[in-house]
Amino acid sequence: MKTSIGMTVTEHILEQERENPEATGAFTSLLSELIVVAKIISREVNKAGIADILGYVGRQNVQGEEVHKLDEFANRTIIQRMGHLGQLCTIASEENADLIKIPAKYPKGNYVLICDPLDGSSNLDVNVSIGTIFSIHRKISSDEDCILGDVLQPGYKQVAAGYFIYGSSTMMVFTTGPGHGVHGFTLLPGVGEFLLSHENIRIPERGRIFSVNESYYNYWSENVRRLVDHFKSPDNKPAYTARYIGSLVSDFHRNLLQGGIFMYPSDTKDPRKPHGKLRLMCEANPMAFVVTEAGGYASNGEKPILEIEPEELHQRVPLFIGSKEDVELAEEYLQGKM
Ligand code: AHM
Ligand code: MG
Repeated sequence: MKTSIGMTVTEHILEQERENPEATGAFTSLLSELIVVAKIISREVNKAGIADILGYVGRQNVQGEEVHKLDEFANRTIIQRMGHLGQLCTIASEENADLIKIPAKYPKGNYVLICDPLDGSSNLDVNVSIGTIFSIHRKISSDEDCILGDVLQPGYKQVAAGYFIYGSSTMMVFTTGPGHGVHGFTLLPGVGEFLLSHENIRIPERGRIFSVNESYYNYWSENVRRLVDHFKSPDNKPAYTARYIGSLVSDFHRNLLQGGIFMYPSDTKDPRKPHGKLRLMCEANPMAFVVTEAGGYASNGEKPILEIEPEELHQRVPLFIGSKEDVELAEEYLQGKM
């Protein structure tokens, strides 16, 4: 595929479409609208400090977590703009307990959008980078309205996945799957276009960063503790260093570019969340699709994240993701082989 630094993301997507003779343009229109949505969210995130949009809405989401005003804004924007497009048959969002129906007055399409509209929003009030995570599947049922089975597909079946990071710059990082690479586009403020800035991102085979919330040490299994002790050991040459923001998109993005491992293991802190905090469908799977295409790996400690057969929409999963060698090592510790 012909690409060059500075090309717009739309050109890039059209270029990919031209390579696929069966493409109808539906997928291109879907991604293009998602990009518009991200620009709107980005603008709102950037002015959050001065507009009265920080803070809590005063209620909890389906999973008992505080909902921020911006979470709600991002979720609403995605549902409203993506719903009328004609390319989707349903939307699944971290913020909604059930699948979101496409209103009867709009046409429906053959794709499923799964998203975390604003991940890491507990960091918002202190100006830390946050993001929107997305995953796209093709519908597999013959129902006009998608059924749960269209959404609960294993991660390797995603047709595209990625994230927008609202940081010192706004970026879009995504892949359309095996052989297509992972590419990063940076939003040029004022112009409003995402331009190719990081072509064909490859994550180093082994990193030097480990990212985990170590305050859960006493709630982890012995194997997880030994793994984290390993990363802290002065015997590693070169030594690892710790970096943890507590915003998945930011932690993941840094490790993708620099190498390293991000971990959110199971813990016993909250009996309602025995598998950790992160969700398979809207967080782990899209990130796993990206990292795998960039030459890295994602595991739940037992097997590749992308091979897990999902059982529930809001299922949580332990996550070990990043440089291949580091994640393989994590698996060995978790399986008691080290
Ligand atoms: P959220 O989807 O409610 O924002 O929660 C997910 C976030 C991730 O961005 C981050 O990796 C994780 O929560 C941090 O959790 P913790 O504070 O337990 O370390
Ligand atoms: Mg989230």
